[in-house]
Amino acid sequence: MAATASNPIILYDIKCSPDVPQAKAWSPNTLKARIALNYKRLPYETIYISYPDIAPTLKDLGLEALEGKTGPQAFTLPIIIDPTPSGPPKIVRDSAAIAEYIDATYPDPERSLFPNGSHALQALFYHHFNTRLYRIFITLIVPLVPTILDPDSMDYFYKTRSAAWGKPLEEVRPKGEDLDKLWESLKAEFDVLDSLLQSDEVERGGVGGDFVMGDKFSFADCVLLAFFI
Ligand SMILES: N[C@@H](CCC(=O)N[C@@H](CS)C(=O)NCC(=O)O)C(=O)O
Repeated sequence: MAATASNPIILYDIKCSPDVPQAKAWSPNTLKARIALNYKRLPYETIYISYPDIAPTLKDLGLEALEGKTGPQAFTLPIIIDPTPSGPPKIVRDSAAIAEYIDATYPDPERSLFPNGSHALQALFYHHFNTRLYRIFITLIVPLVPTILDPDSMDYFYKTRSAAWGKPLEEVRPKGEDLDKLWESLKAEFDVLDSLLQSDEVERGGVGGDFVMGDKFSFADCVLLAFFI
């Protein structure tokens, strides 16, 4: 059967330290899927796992490495498992794919994540966000992540991310003047985003509203919200 309160969708998310209870769900990637599920008011339960358990857990579920990916990029969260009305449960991986899947599988004109054929424009927004804002944000934030992780994840994250950046994690975040410059470049990207979003304003010919699509919430807002949380 399709997801119900007694047979909900399962969302796999990444555990954080028990000492940071207020930040239980913390990963911007898994938050995109979580916000999408919440917006659509779908019944779901979360299974939190540590970083070192992601690949083994996904392999146990029958998943293979993502095409062309190796190491920590081959098996990633979020994934969801949807019970589906007939046949085996459907496993969907990647936050954007999850948003598209739940929108198509649980259509609700009042709560659409991709309203009015906006798939391509939202994909463009997502690409812009990932390649401009997120790219800077990650340099600022990744070195701080181990401080909120559970002990099993801490060591794994430190090693895999140091290897990915080719230097010890504590050296990834620039210092002094270079750090100021990085913050300035992030501010400049936000200024671009802000000026683009202002075209939604009624005085500028838009429909008004506080969302990327003006008066309609969409997956693009999940992306921004996940970043700010
Ligand atoms: N584009 C993917 C990115 C997912 C991703 O990179 N997830 C990271 C956590 S933030 C992960 O699970 N990494 C696995 C690992 O480090 O072993 C999405 O949006 O779902």
